[in-house]
Amino acid sequence: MENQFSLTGKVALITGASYGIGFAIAKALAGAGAKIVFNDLKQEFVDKGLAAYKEADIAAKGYVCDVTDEAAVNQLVAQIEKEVGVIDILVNNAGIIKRIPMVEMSAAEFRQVIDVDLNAPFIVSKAVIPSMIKKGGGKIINICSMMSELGRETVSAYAAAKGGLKMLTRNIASEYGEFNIQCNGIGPGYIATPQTAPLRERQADGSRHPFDSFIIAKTPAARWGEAEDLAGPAVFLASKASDFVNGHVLYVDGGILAYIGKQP
Ligand code: NAP
Ligand code: GCO
Repeated sequence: MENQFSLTGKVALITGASYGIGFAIAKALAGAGAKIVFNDLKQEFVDKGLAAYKEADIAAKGYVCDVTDEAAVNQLVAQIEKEVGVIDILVNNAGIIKRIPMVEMSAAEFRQVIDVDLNAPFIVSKAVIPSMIKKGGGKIINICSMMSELGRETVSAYAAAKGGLKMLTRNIASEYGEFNIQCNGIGPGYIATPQTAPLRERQADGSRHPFDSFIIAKTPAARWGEAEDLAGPAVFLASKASDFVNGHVLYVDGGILAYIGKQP
């Protein structure tokens, strides 16, 4: 059974993985034996990530690449295939959020979120699938969200993107399943990372941010998730253990989607 979860000899590309959820998933995949490759927007963050991987005793390779730039992504994939090997596992993790009331959001801001959170997973998946087919199969894991299922104020672009990413996941599964490519999603709940730091900031009087208290009441586990909570689910979806799981979004949310919320 241990062999079912082994990633020894596999090459894993995790996008936007200098820190946060991407970094935690990369560490987990490395722990199961995968060779780690990651990218970030700036050399400064790639270097920061390389230092963090080194500290975790992971010999990762990092590249500067904007995942929304198709030419840059195609060049990145070609460079990885030349320097490391064909990508066996792709984790489309890079993402942004803009919390702006919809009627105050510009079309440019809306498009920017869609570009990173939905168009980029399309671009990167399209770049890696041909070599996966030639190699006999592969794994694609799209990092979805509670907002793949639910809406909330100020996150219209993000919810539209993550809802679309759920359907892109199902479509890649449908179109490439016959080539032994499994494409699944991970839907994290509310995870304590830089992206959600504004929602957890302590108030001037030292009390919890109202949204922080709200999430605690909405989560049966009564806590925010840690990026490490995603480690096991990621290894599962990257390994042989999930070879007959396709088009599924695995919600790792402490039970939020199952729960009406604690009475105030
Ligand atoms: P984060 O801390 O904001 O990290 C996002 C990463 O993506 C950063 O390394 C960022 O690079 C990179 N990135 C952004 N735009 C990029 C681009 N155009 N090209 C390359 N890299 C880019 O976010 P996180 O909380 O770890 O979230 C990671 C993923 O999980 C996102 O897709 C997010 O939507 C999703 N998610 C997060 C939560 C949560 O509660 N935190 C829950 C559900 C889903 P820079 O540092 O250079 O900007
Ligand atoms: C927000 C949060 C969420 C989380 C995550 C939940 O503003 O509501 O940022 O969107 O990031 O996506 O799954």
